[in-house]
Amino acid sequence: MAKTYDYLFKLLLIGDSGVGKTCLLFRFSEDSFNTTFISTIGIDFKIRTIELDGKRVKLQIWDTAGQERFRTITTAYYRGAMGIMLVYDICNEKSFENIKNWIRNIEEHASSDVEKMILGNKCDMTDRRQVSKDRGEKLAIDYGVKFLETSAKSSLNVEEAFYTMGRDILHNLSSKTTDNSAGGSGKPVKITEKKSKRIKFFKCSTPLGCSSLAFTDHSQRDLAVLEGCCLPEVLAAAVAPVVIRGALLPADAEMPS
Ligand SMILES: Nc1nc2c(ncn2[C@@H]2O[C@H](COP(=O)(O)OP(=O)(O)OP(=O)(O)O)[C@@H](O)[C@H]2O)c(=O)[nH]1
Ligand SMILES: [Mg+2]
Repeated sequence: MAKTYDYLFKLLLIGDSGVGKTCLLFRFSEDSFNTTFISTIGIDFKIRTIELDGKRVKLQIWDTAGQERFRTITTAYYRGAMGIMLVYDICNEKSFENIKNWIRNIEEHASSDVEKMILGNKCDMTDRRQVSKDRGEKLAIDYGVKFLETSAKSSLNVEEAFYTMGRDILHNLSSKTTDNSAGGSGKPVKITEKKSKRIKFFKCSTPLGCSSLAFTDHSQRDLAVLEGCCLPEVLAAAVAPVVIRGALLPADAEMPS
């Protein structure tokens, strides 16, 4: 089947639990907002294809759980990311202070040329603000990354944030292409993504289905990491082999949009 896009960019949302990562993603991918807090289990993703500089760019956006107990799972996804958005809540001082720890995680686990951006979310809640815009901007300058205050609720700067990230990655790629062609090869640069050999993911569809994405290398040991998922219990209790009906796909699979 013909490819319907020119580029595929993998993005990752990270930050403390409750800062609004999932809401930002839903606002961008589905233009919806939910006031109920349903904490993400493990990792999830959404896709939206946008046009940048006349190119069709497919954004595969991975939404990580902010909770500490999922850290092993979520950090496995840093390596393949081309752009990482670090989110804090402007009404939560602690989530802002933790940005430096999230940056450290990126330094340890992501590729060195990953594009980064800091987002101060929930800026619609002016009466509960704890972190000034100036402090957000200063932090971003210290780390040499872009900064925006966003609101998943009012939509402020949500499109702007993802488009900016996409554009920055695209421009980086273009400059790399230019650098390479300066070497005289004259060949087109093939853009490939690193393949994760070990980790696979599937949608949980057991009788106790917890409706989350689960990750495994097919051993119980790895499944046991998934505290929020019902699968460890299902497997532990199983007398016959458990049939997992979700499609098994490599983590870097191109998902249906
Ligand atoms: N007022 C306001 N509330 C928001 C905004 N974004 C998210 N929220 C609320 O904040 C709560 C947490 O949002 P989530 O998007 O689930 O948070 P998260 O960062 O994904 O949390 P984890 O999945 O646990 O890591 C929800 O009750 C949302 O409705 C925003 O921009 N403004
Ligand atoms: Mg979430």
